[in-house]
Amino acid sequence: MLLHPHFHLRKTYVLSLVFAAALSACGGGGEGSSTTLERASAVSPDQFTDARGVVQPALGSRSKPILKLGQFSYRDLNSNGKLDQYENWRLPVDVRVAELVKQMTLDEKAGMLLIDTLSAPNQGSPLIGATALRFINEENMKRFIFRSTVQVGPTGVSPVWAAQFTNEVQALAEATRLGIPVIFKSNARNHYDRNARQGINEPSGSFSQWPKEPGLAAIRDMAVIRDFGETIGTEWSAIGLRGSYAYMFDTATDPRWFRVHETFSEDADLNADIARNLVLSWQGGPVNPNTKVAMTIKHFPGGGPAAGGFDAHYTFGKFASYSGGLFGDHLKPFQAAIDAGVSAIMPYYSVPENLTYDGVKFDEVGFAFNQQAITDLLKTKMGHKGYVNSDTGIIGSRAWGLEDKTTAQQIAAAINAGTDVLSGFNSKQAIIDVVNSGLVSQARLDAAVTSLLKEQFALGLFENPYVDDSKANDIVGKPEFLARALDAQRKSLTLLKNDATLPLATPTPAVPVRLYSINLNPTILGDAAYGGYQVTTGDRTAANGQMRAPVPAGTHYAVIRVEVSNASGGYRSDDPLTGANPAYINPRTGMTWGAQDPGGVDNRLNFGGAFPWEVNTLDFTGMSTAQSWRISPTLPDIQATMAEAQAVGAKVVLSVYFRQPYVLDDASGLKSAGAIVANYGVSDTALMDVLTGKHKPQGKLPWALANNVSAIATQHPDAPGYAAADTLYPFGHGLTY
Ligand SMILES: [Ca+2]
Repeated sequence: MLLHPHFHLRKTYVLSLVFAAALSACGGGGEGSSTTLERASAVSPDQFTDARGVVQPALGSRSKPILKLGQFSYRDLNSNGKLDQYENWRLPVDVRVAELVKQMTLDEKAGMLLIDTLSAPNQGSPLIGATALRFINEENMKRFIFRSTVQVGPTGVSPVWAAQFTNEVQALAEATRLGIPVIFKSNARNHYDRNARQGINEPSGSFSQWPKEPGLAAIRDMAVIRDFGETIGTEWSAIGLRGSYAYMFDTATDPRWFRVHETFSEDADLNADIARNLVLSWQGGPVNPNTKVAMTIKHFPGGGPAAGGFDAHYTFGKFASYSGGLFGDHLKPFQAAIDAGVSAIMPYYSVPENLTYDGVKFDEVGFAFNQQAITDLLKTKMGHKGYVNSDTGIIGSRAWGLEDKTTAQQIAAAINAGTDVLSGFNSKQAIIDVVNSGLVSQARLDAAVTSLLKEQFALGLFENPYVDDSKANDIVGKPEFLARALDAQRKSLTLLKNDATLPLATPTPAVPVRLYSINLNPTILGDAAYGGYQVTTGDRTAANGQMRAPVPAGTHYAVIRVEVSNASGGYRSDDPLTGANPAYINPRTGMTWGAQDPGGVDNRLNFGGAFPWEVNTLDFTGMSTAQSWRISPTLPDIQATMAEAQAVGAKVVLSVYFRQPYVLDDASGLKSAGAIVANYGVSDTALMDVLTGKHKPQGKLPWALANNVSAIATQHPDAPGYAAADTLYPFGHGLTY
């Protein structure tokens, strides 16, 4: 950012009083005679306050002139040489928005209702490509989803490069007729996750790496949630990310739903507490110029009760079932976020199945199209004053309940139901068409545009949409941020069982302690900071024909990290082996799982999850022989290691990554380990810090663990927990030492 040599703010307080009087006399519009016009590419370095306490905000302008009126400066965003009301930061946001909407053409308004992916190119490529030019200059778009992994280094997308990219896109937007700034949003990107995937979350790259969402809930400490919000907000805003598609406040009442790993807990009240504290920290309460990230939380009214455990990204998972009568509980986190001033809310794809709530029967259409859910409940009864941002792809591919309607009818249904911006959609003409044809009224369009623009104004983006890119590499992943995140990882670890096994004995030169490990970095285990354990690794790559080293005599502990993933990328709706296989029938339809997906929306199961006929398979014994579940190390390797350890008198420590609330079934033998530590995405360092007792375990389970899979399949999808007889460990269980 260059300071223009003749851009100075004169600190003459008398003039401001004259100017204030002139403002009120002419309704806020500036007059050419009292205006000095200077072209500047500057951020005001010296903010100051006038006699009445009015503070000059820093301005950032690259192409639009700066207007100086008395002692204050403004951006002449429409380049007419005058101070328009929408340019006047001294006026209330509502006044500014109303005037801007009056100046906008239908073309410009239509672009406001679109949001789509616009990620940074790799270093070395031009920052602005054809897509950015089209989105900004032709489609008039103002909202983008930034999906780049951001990593310090000479290739790929570094923090500095990401900041330069968002700045360049802002500069393109500034140069448009009205100079309306853009907002970049992102999915969650601050978690230890070895299986991040586009459309769900981003790898953390150089960003601080916290436990995944259930781990944050396991800590049960709202000070940590606020610390998390403030820390990641500082990182995000350093690269120009001022909006989120996060976090998920779906209450995780069905363990079969593979998106449980993105949610906090099965307890609506705990989730409400986290929602409130995240809005107060990450967003800083109602959006204001100090807000780091304006949040779009998801997915209203709670997609956790996924009928059958299937995800609504998929054709076979369209329905949400609140059969336990607990729909109202699922609203609690959203109400807490609304009360704290959350900026935006995203409805889920799901269709409510036979839902009547508060005397209202809900239409069986996806929530983004659902008048009862969005306008009547969310905006009217619950009082959401922000906007509603659809999930990606509701027009066309995932218009559940409206599959047989035209694109125009789907768009109109969403907008008329109260959805204000369409994600994954980038055609302004489609919006123009529904207005011109009368499917959507001008008044409804203006209301949507008004609610969207408020966010940009409240964030201060009309004054300065730019960030100081030179600082981005130092802010993202700052050592103190990494330390906070590591501490949260430690605090999240939940000790489920400890049969006189943990903490690990500390080695001394006289008394060595020998570890046998699988899926842990032996260098970290053997680090001198832990006293110098002697480590034998049992890691192997079975595909390369490698055999596992046996547990040696003299071993004191076998420490095994257990991770579960899905291998379901081979799924195709029309594939005779998978989606079209007559051996696998969807009980809801009586047809194959892919029969209702002629377009192949479900192909590759891109967003995660098992093959649909294996969605109930959450027990380790079942998963170990399933087609689409993978346990690492394999269950036979775990079982053999445990038997060898027992034979040499070694104690067994399992740390299981509960990406979903899996079932430690009797037949698996896993429960006979001396200690079991649940994790929700942690580094080996965090795990060793707790196993060695440097930090005591303190996490509490964010959901109950069932002791059998049939209890899960028969429980109402909207109800947390199980009967005592079906419960291995209840919600809140967690030991210490
Ligand atoms: Ca102007």
